[in-house]
Amino acid sequence: MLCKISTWFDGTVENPLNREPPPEVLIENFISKEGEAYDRNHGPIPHISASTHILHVDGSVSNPLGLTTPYLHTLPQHTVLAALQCAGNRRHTMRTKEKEVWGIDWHDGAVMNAEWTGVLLSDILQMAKPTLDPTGKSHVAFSCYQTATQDDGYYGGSIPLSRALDKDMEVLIALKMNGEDLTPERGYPVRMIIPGVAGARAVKWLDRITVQKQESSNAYQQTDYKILPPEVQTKEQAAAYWHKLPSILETPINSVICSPRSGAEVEDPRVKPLKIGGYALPQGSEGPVVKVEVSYDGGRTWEKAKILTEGGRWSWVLWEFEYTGEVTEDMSFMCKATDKGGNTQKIKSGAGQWNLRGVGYNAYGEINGLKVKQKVTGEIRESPPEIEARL
Ligand SMILES: Nc1nc2c(c(=O)[nH]1)N[C@H]1C(S)=C(S)[C@@H](COP(=O)(O)O)O[C@H]1N2
Ligand SMILES: [Mo]
Repeated sequence: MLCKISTWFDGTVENPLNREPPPEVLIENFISKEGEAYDRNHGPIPHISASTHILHVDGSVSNPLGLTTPYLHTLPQHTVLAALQCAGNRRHTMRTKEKEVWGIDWHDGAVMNAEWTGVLLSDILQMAKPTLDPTGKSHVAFSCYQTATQDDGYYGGSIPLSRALDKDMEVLIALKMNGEDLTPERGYPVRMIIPGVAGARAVKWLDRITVQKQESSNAYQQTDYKILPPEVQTKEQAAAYWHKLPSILETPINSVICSPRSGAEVEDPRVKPLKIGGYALPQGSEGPVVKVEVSYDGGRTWEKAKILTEGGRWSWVLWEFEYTGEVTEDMSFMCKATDKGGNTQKIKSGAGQWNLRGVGYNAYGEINGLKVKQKVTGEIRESPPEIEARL
């Protein structure tokens, strides 16, 4: 029988699909729903046939592999609950609070939290037998050659070999999200999920895993997703810096307020508690988030918010705080998270201080300018009797 091997694409290299859910929708579910999760693409989305797709494992290994998707399904499966976040999440806050940056104007929704199922990368590497020193500066590169991207002929990223081999890091060759096959948007038939690590390394439509001495040579590892120093103000200046800077690996401690939004009209909190809600993410592998605090006096005093959900080391938490205090003209709130490793957010973004690409932003979450709804009084004023109505 002849089978049709055709891959078709959604979007183009010039105009790929990039979108995020509104903040209220984002925190509706602890486990993000497929249709409500953000999409981040540097090129078109390929629709691939799983029956013909082959994942190659090569480079410095003594036993190179060619793995079909059905075969991956027969191997021991591992499930991990992990957040997936773009390093550019919260870029909008960086550019509006600090200074213009260059990149997609992500608000707070370039993040999702999901149950990922697939084969542990460490199991596959055990089969392939890396020949490089796992304690040295070796890497595992992930590549997708299905399509060109905006800045390169393919998409790729890498992580240190030591992390890939560490079973505790739960690096996953994922086949499923929330118990269902990945959708084309999410990387069907197979993608990387690297808990605690920036989304850029979670290569979708994965074609090749390569054990090598150096990092991935892809543009998104070499000349993007790095934190440029503040003195770099233009793309031209950046060119001289990229090769000197480390690639982003782990994402920083973070939290934001998703509801209400800045500028919202709210009920009087002295009459009805004002519910403030958001999410918080641990730093890299130092989760879970153990504390979220809220301040309504510009960070002078803090009160503990209630953590509503707990999902372990790699998961986000959803949290809520009920405010019943004073009302001012422009009410503002801040939030900050602390994780098990003791990392706490600061008023200014830490490593992700202002940088031209607007990555790694993690200053306090903030909402401003809440207005208390004016009471509409129920009295109907009667005309004084001596004045008659004139039509
Ligand atoms: N092949 C491929 N993989 C990719 C990308 C891409 O453009 N192409 N984008 C990366 C980036 S930058 C992020 S943040 C995540 C986004 O995953 P999502 O679209 O499932 O949310 O995928 C990563 N994997
Ligand atoms: Mo990203």
